[in-house]
Amino acid sequence: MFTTIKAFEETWQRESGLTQAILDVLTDQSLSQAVTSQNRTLGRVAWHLVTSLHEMLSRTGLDFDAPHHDAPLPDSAEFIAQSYKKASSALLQAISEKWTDSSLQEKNDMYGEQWRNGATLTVLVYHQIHHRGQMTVLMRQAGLPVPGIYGPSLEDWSTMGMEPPEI
Ligand code: NI
Repeated sequence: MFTTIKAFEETWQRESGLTQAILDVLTDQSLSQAVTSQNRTLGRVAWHLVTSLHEMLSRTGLDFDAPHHDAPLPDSAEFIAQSYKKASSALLQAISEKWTDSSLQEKNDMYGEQWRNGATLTVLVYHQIHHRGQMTVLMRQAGLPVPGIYGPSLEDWSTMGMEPPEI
C-alpha cells in the first residue's frame, strides 16, 4: 500500500499516462469490439476505467469532479479519452490538496471490508493495469496499433530497428 502521497503522485502520473496512451489510440468503430457477445466491449472496458476512478475513491469520502458509476456509455472514443484525462488529473489534484500521508492510514468501507486509503490507491492502480491488459487484446482484434506498456509491442520492435522475437 502507499504510505506517502509523494509515492502515489509519482506512480499515478506514470500509470495514468500509460492508460491515457491506450485510450488515445481507440477509434469510435473499435469501441464495439468484444471477445464474445457475452463480454464487455472495448468501449465498455475503456469507460469502466474512467468511471471506476470516482466509483472507488468516492467510497473514501474524497470528492472530485469525474463521471459517476452510472454515467451512460459514450459512443465517442475521443470523449472517453478526454474524460479520462480530466478525471485522472482531478483525482490527483484532490489527493494532493486534501490528503496528507496520515490520510493514507485511515480506514474506510470498501465493498464490505475495511481498507486503509493507501491500500485503496494500490488497488486503484492494479485495477487499471488489469483492464489495460484486456484492452490491448481487444485492440489487436480491432486492428488498432498497440502502444508498448511494460515491454515493447509488436510495432515497437520495428521502431527500434529490430526484428520482433519469433512467435
Ligand atoms: Ni473492473
